[in-house]
Amino acid sequence: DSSKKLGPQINYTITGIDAGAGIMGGTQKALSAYHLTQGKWQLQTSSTAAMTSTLNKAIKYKQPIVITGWQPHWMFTKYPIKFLKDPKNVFGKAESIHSIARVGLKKDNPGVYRFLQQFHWNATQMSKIMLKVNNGVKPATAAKTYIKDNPKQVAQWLKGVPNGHGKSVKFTYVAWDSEIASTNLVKQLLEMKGYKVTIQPMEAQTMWASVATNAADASVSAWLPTTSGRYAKQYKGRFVDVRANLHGAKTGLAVPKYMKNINSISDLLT
Ligand code: PBE
Repeated sequence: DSSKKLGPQINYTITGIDAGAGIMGGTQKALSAYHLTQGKWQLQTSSTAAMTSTLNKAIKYKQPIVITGWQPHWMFTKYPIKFLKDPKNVFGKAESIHSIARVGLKKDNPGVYRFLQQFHWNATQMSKIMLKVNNGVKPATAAKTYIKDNPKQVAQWLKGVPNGHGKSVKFTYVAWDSEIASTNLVKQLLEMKGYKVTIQPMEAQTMWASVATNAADASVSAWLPTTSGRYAKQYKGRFVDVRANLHGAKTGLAVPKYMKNINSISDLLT
């Protein structure tokens, strides 16, 4: 019922994900920037899986819900949801996913470094792997299918990359759906070139720390400048920001499209 106030209907609760996620910090900032804490609003910590399952239920019964949302993610393909406008720009304007490397990788492993300089794609392309994985296909299999289907792009990514002859390279990532897709693709690509690739999922903080301390060689899962901005600051000078591998990423708050009166974060107060 759109004539009723939203807050009381959902207990003034925004359904969030894991505490370590940048989007959770952003949401806390939004709560104060839009004076929502005074209006009793709170952010519930859970996990991506718990959040999407709560979203799934709400949509099934056409109930109101406010979630922490981001793109690229299959939630925007699978569910009719929309981002809330963020006139105060708390979640930042343009967000990209960057490839970062340990200082020294360029010297020690120029082939992998060259690949990282060449690897970039877009959200539509990433979604091809992400959606398959969401439907139960193994990440490695989905990545192999992508490689088979996109020979031209693969040739560009691998152009001039020398054979690794069994040389080891270790990637670290956070097990977000987007990064499961990109990291598994990168593994398959470099293995085609004869590298021995390890990929290791970690918490965001640990992922950054491992690149900064040379425990890992690289990661293609750095959301910048806002989402993981605090880690980039913390480890400044101790990692190399190789390039953005995907532009047009976005984080924010999202609601189902049937919540017609709620279009901006500031609408949560009304
Ligand atoms: N995410 C997905 C991450 C970045 C990628 C939005 C959950 C975060 O908030 O840190």
